[in-house]
Amino acid sequence: MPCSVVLGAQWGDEGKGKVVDIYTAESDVVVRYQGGHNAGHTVVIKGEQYILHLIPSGIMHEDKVNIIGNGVVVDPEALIQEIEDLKSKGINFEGRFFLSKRCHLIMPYHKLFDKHSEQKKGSKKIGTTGRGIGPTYADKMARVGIRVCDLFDDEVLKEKIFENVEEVNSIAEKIYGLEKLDANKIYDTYKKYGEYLKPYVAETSYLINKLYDEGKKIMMEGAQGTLLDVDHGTYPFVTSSNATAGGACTGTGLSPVKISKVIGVMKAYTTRVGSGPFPTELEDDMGERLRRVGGEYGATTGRPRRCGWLDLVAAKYSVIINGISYIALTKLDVLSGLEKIKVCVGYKYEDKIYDTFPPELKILEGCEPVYEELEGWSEDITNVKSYDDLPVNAKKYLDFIKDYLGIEYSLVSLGTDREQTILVN
Ligand code: 2SA
Ligand code: MG
Repeated sequence: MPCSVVLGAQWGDEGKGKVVDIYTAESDVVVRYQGGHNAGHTVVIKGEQYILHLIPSGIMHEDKVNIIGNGVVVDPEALIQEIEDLKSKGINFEGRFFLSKRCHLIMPYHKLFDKHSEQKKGSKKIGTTGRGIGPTYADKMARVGIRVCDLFDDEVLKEKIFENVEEVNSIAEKIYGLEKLDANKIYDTYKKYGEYLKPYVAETSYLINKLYDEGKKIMMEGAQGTLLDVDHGTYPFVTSSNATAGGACTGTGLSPVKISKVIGVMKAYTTRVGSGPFPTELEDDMGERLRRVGGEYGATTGRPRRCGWLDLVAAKYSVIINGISYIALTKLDVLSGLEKIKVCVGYKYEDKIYDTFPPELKILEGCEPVYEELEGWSEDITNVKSYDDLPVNAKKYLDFIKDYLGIEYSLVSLGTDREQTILVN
């Protein structure tokens, strides 16, 4: 298995951190390809919990190489903080952590714009993480972004920062009522960041292809999820990057013909943080129960996640556009103790029933989910070690999902610990 992609099949927080951590054992290289420190990947190792935001989860395993690919937007302050935190826990970075020279940098004005544009939108806000992600990708596309490689050319860095800050200052006061930014100060700070990060900086597009050619096993670690993808998600309630499988190519420089497997991580129910349509959302006691039992709070911002039943219309869409080979189903244990479990198999809007995921927000927001109701199970399944030992109704639930999606499971997760996993394929 030379190169696999592990990505979120829903709205993020599917439990990718744990799944990536399991597959890291059989990989040599772990790569992040999109997003930034808006991600929060929770990994529990020997009972201790780590939350990684920017650094690939492979860093927790001594012998793995870790790469931040060109598609990631990097806040150097946050990255340095994360490196320092992990170093203080005894994790070694030398020779095994690489940052692409082509990554775009999150600048102080991006963070300000993110927060202020959200405030301005009021009830129409996206519910971003406030990390400056959207404005940074916007500058990248507008061709005025500043990249990691610019940190090492004083002239270029100065020119770009001064040009951008001048532009920002000319509008910031008018639009957002903000104080003027000091370009000199930003330049000095970013130059220092560059000095700190220099040992890790590399031409990762060449590096990743070289590692591939040497036969190393590569795993691409997606952040957020398919339905938050800027092209395929619930636009405009999305993040600003390609969280889908295609992003793994554009965000690293590895050709699509080299990707051999896509694992879609899917929660046994659905959650979403931030605003936007969510057809199966439960705003009742059941939603509250899922949040409480599932511990559904944002790993980056601590925000309570919206919770609802599993949406197979959305999941099938995700399987199709990512070419998902296997599902890694997580948090099945959270459903234990429920008498009945519902799964959505269609959306009813006006007189029509949709079995495909519509681009129109109006339909997603106004539709009634069409549910199938399945019998629950009461047993504690957190220590079950094989599929055969699961309660019969848990197996029926798994089979229903598998049959609907038409693909097999790679694993089923029954708790946060690595041990609490049934490996299927
Ligand atoms: P942004 O900040 O511009 O990327 O926000 C745009 C939308 O994308 C959503 N988003 C996320 N959804 C789930 N999990 C994310 N990461 C953190 C985590 C979230 C947290 O892993 O728990 O801690 O709050 C993530 N990052 C972005 C966001 O909610 C907006 O809907
Ligand atoms: Mg998360």
